[in-house]
Amino acid sequence: MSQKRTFYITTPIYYVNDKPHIGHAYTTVACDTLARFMRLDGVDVRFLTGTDEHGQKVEKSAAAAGLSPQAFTDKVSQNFRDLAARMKFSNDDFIRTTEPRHEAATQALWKRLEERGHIYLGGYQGWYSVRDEAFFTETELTKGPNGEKLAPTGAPVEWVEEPSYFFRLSAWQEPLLKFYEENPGFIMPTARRNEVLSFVKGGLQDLSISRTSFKWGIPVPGNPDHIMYVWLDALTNYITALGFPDENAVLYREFWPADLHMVGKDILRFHAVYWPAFLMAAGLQPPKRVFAHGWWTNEGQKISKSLGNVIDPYDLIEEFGLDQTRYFLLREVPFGSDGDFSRRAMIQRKNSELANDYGNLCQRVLSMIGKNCGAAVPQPGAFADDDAEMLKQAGDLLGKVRDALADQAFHEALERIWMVIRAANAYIDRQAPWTLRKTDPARMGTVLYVLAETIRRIAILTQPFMPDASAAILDQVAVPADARSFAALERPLTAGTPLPPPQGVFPRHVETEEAPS
Ligand code: ME8
Repeated sequence: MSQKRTFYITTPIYYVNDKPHIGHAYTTVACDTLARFMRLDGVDVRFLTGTDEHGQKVEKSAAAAGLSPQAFTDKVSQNFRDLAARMKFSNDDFIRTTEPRHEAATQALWKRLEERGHIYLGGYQGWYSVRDEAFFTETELTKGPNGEKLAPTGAPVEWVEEPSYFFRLSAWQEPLLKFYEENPGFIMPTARRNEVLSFVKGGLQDLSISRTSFKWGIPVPGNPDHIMYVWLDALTNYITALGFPDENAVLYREFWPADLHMVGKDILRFHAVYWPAFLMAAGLQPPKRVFAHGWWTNEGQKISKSLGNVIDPYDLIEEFGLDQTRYFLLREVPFGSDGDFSRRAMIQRKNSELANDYGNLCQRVLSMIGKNCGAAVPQPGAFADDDAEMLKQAGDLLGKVRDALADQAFHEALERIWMVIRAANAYIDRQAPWTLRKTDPARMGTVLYVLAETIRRIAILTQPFMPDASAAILDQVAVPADARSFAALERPLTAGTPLPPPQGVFPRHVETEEAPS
């Protein structure tokens, strides 16, 4: 067996009741960045995303669109695949829960739970929110403006009374608490972990895991009057995609348990309570980490279709650029906290951090080299203290970015990189190579070499965040395609290598029309 480290990362599988929006793009950008980072770091990565296609919510949306559920899900699921292509997501697989491989895996998991005595037939009476696809107890409900009952998420609820299979979740309270205690990094960030702990400590009720009042789902083995609860169906996708129920499947053996399920805070309970309970009950290993990130609002307002303020990722990419959008999403908000999208903030970051800090650094250095060093990597002389310090800061960067990303602190990883970019801008101002050009051309060569080498290191590290712009910068310092991994960070630029004419990579944002207020 190979000794190579492996990393299995997943996004939630998105409901196909509507087209993708900024929230979906956000989670997948975060996963894509980590997947790219790990690959560059020599890790064997499996990155999964996909669509959640069953359940009452999707069935209702299909009916509203006048399509059969299958035709409807085929159409909407394609939108998510198109977005993945547009945003250059590097997922290794795209799972749809309507695929035969998934039905087989989900039924196999059900049978295992049943054989082990974790499932019984009973009757469900209680409140159900179709929007959340979740059951709620009377005490969890809140009241709307007209006194109507609402789920804690604000979604309407309906009274459900039907025969149902149950999973003995109540038996998993103690094993789950023990598991959380033994695996303190299982739920991140810590504040979210505490919420889950207090929920589980409050006591767990058995979970209704089948429905009879509609048809759009996977039939319960042996009793097709019932279809499986959409969350049991959906969560299973993470092992379906590795070949479950064949536990000897190569992917399953290499990649399960998952290293990281990335989710929004809205669906943490399903991933951090129900999912490990299902897996442990089936005799399978729970994942290593669930990270629940925060929630985006738009100019301070909740994003919702009824408010008409849904942010379309295509519009952002069109107006601001793909790499700029990816950068903004991961830089604007400490990962894990809630964040607000504003045009002002987007334009500010695009112009000051990308165009001014990073873009100008590259442009200044590369055009000076182009004009004064024969359009080739300059020959350095002996390094002065200031040069060595600059190179050391760039050299220390990988460790710092790696540490930040081990905690999914994307904003911190980018801040570390920007500290070096700012240091390089300060170094160029201090060394003033434009003056050295006349007074000491050899020294100018050394300074420009140090800067080109710093740019090379920075661009290698920005690849996971901004793949296109980073590739363009690496092209401009003539780094060959096979010298762009982190292992190749230690292969410095060779003096005399010809460089192509420099080209701006991060354009400034210019308002073409009155910005909407
Ligand atoms: O919950 N801010 O699918 P879903 C940040 N099918 N992230 C957001 C967001 C926002 N405003 N809106 C959505 C489901 N998201 C289930 C998952 S997994 C086995 C099944 C992101 O289409 C965030 O990741 O409602 C959230 O958890 C997810 O989209 C919900 O997507």
